[in-house]
Amino acid sequence: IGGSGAVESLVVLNSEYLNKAKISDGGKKQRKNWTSTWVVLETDKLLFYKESKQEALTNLKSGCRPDEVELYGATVEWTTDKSRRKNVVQITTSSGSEFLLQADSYSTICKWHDAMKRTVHSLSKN
Ligand code: I3S
Repeated sequence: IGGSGAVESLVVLNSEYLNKAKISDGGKKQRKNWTSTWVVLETDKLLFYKESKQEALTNLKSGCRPDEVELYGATVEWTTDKSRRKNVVQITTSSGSEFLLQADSYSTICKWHDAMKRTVHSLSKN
């Protein structure tokens, strides 16, 4: 695949269960609630599904949509002060929402950190 933006946004770069917590919604602090989430990285966004089966259902049924996070203008940084957990990456969107993603495996979260960084960087050059 390749070519137009519409087609590119369908390319899945990564998909895996990660622990996710939303800590701010448009600048408004949220109560932290870690949940295991099926996270999909596409070329311009992150999709959060309750479980991997929901991703399959979404492709079949209209009306079954995941939570989406636009990565254009977002920042992706390691954080050690937003959680006592290890291996935590913070994503801050251009609209001021903040998410934490965490995995017990360092190599897993490194792969996500690097892929999201690359995504944000490549979007900034379009
Ligand atoms: O940043 P916080 O408030 O210390 O985050 C902890 C809370 O979300 C806590 O829930 P309660 O607010 O119900 O106590 C969670 O159980 C903890 O896991 C959170 O801290 P960590 O360090 O795990 O992100």
